[in-house]
Amino acid sequence: MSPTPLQQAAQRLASANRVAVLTGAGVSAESGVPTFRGPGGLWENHRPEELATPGAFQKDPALVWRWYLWRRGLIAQCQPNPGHLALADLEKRVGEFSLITQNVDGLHRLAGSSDPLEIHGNLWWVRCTSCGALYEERGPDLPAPPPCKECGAMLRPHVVWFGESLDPELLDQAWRAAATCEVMLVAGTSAVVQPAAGLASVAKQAGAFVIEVNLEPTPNSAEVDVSLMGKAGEILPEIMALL
Ligand code: BJW
Ligand code: ZN
Repeated sequence: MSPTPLQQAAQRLASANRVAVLTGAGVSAESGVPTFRGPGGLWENHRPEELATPGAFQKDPALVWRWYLWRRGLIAQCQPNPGHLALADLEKRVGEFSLITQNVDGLHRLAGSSDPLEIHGNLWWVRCTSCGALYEERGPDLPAPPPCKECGAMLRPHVVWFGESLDPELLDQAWRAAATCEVMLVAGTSAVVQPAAGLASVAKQAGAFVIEVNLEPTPNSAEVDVSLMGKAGEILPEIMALL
């Protein structure tokens, strides 16, 4: 009998020495963190260019900060789910493992992943728009916008907005992980935001076996080797149970 797609995914992961994982908002959805697109998504009532661009921040920093403070309050109540835990577990079983995440919620670290490449930043970190100070700021009652504790100027969230470049060092690490892995697992991303969306193709073209986990098809689905439709918080632990 030929293996099921789930078994194929597990077999490939079990025999791989180099694995890269790319995650998106869908992996945190079962923790209660809203995704960006789709029903109930964070963009539902706002256009991205109203909130997640440097221009929007310049125009109305208080509005943008209120959105981030609302999200921080919500995420502070969230815990890693079985999907995050499965990926932390996978890291322990693979020789060379890279976890690339577009998520800014910090839940992978909380789940025990040792060094996620947070290519879109982290919303618990802030950076000064004037002196460049960069530090973790978990304060629950920040004003909008909050002042830098070094120089008093306005802080911004340490995240990557549309039109901004990703940290070149992180992007380079992510790119290299995709280009050199034997298996790439892509979970919970709509695969529409570049350059992250292109990483699956990089892996595929370099000869990797690519596995996708999502509730629905994405632009990556046509070229991946195995597409597992369902919740990341269920499918990722199911894969781990077969390893
Ligand atoms: C589940 C599930 C469950 C639900 N289980 N699954 C090339 C071509 C065209 C455009 C560009 C290009 N290169 C650059 C651009 C411009 C732009 C871009 O990509 N635009 C496109 C939208 C067209 N990219 C950029 O500007 C990037 N910068 C850059 O490339 O600099 C150089 C440059 C600039 C300008 C021009 C050219 C070059 C920066 C992108 C920064 C993205 N920032 C955000 C906000 C971060 C801060 C914050 O959080 O506030 O990052 S936008 C938002 O989207 C966030 C996410 O990380 C990102 C991706 O979203 P994700 O994770 O995929 O979430 P969703 O909601 O979209 O999807 C969830 C998925 O989960 C769905 O598929 C569900 O089905 C699934 N799901 N529950 C499994 N339980
Ligand atoms: Zn400062």
